[in-house]
Amino acid sequence: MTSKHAYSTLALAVLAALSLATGTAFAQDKPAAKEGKPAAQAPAKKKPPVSDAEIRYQAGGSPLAKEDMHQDMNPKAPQMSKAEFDRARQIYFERCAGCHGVLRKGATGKPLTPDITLARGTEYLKVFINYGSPAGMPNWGTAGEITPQEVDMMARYIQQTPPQPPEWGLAQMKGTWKVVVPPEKRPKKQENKFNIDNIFATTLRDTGEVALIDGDTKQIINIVKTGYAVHISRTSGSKRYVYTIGRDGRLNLIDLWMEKPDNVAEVRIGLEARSVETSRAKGWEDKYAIAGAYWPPQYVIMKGDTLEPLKIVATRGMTVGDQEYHPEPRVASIVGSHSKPEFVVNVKETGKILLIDYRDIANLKVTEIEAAKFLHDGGWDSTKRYFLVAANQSHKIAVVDSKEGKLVKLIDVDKIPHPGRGANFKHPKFGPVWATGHLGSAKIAIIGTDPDKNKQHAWKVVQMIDGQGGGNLFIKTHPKSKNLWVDTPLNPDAKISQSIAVFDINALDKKPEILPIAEWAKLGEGAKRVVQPEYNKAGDEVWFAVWSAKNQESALVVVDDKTRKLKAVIKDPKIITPTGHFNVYNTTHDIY
Ligand code: DHE
Repeated sequence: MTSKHAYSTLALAVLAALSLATGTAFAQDKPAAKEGKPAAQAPAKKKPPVSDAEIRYQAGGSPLAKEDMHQDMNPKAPQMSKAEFDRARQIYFERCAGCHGVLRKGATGKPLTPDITLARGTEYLKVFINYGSPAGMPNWGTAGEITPQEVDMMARYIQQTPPQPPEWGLAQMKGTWKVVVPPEKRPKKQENKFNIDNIFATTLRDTGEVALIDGDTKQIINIVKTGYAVHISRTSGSKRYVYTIGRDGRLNLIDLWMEKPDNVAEVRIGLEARSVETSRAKGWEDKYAIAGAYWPPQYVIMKGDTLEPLKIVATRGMTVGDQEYHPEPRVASIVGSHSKPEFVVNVKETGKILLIDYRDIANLKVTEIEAAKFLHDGGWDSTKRYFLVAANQSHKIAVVDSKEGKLVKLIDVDKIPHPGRGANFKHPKFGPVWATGHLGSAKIAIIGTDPDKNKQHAWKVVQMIDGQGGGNLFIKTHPKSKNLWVDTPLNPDAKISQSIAVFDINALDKKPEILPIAEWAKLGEGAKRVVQPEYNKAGDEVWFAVWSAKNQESALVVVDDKTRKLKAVIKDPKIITPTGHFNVYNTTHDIY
């Protein structure tokens, strides 16, 4: 047998052995091809059908075999099923996007783009998501907000390429716009007996509701369905309406004149949002509402009594300083001037403050003021002429003169200022001042705000005092009070996050008194973070939210401002994850 012949016999024998082992029919049962001619095709033998069980046994299919897997364009991204990816994207949007940005470019929180997160890896990221950090990252896992499985899923999600969310124009907005009760069908005068000035609108964050609470009787008037994780509520110039903005960009209009105050209109102005305001200038009350979106980056001017979207303006553009194009400059705080028909719109990533003249919205006049990056929250000084806002990642406070339409100053303060709306009071030594706390430190910066009679102190830090610790979010006082209240809900030490520091305005260098607010609420298990001091109209009560997870008990605690003693605890199974609360009178008149 020639060697060639021997090879072909051997090859056939190997093929035959292989086919027996794998049940695969090879060409061996076809007669060898005659020199130069294709072998005659013998009919292939019918393969015995392989049963399902056989495939499962043999193939050992992956449990994900049925799962629709997420295909990331980056092969290094950790595996996720489509279902996991979709669930993680929702959690990211609801809980993380606000700090880290819809496209994960970062702002108040660090950037989470794949170049950073892939290098860190899943285990490292899980620790952060689970335990949080003193710089303000909440301890999502240990606080019971998300499960260990979700911690793992989120750690893998932020290593994927960020999905590009859709735009949201007039057509999309109109598709969500509903006038539940047309203006002509609403009460012509107040139809209930509530003291509207002293109603509190309290965010029930994770149920997508707002509780309207009677400040006099501490009774719940109504629990109104709103957007998800309502961020803030603002009142109309006439105090008749409450506007709530959900993190999901849904805006609700609540009519306080109805026998039982409730929703009368709603619209979704974007996919993610944090701010809403209304026209406050004399003669313009209730005429316009404005809301700012995180995504798409835009603000929207609407009809004040129906929320009909009228004007959408994108905020994409160049940043201050380095003048780089930014694709996602989110709209942070918005306040309405009390003296001019103007909105003050703060754009986070570009660091620009826009003064929007709403007298003619078809020919909108906008003054663009260069401030500093990552504008966040802020409020008026006691004269309501000057607006002070945190450029938090620049560790500065920007001061705008709304009368001149100009930046007055950028004031250096401590790490990551976070004023809420700040606190105005008369300092025994420096005259009128405005104060802010900081997310990144225990400091409270006190800034002179009177360029006329206290010129030497104006627009500079006149005093820096120490609160309990980092993780401060809100600070508040009232013209009739001698107290300055400072919360620290994001401090990782439960003793600090569950209590409140209260200073004597006339002796600020004295240590603050610490009140055990969460303990006073007598709740069960939970984070019990004490959030946002808010006064009643009379200025003799201070309300606090004691915020625990959705499946734990929370409460509102009311403290007597004079005695600093417990006055009332408002508990109800429907009060779930209370966060911000807004007194109608103080919110309308910007009293803080
Ligand atoms: Fe807020 C105000 C953004 C997290 C409760 N928050 C604001 C404002 C902005 C903002 C831009 C000013 C609105 C205005 O005045 O028009 N907040 C953000 C975020 O981006 C951030 C850091 C992360 C996020 O995902 O939203 C964030 N905020 C929180 C919380 O975790 C808080 C404590 C609870 C919650 O609701 O989720 C919270 N933010 C508040 C409150 C105000 C607020 C109560 C209004 C304070 C006031 O007195 O006006």
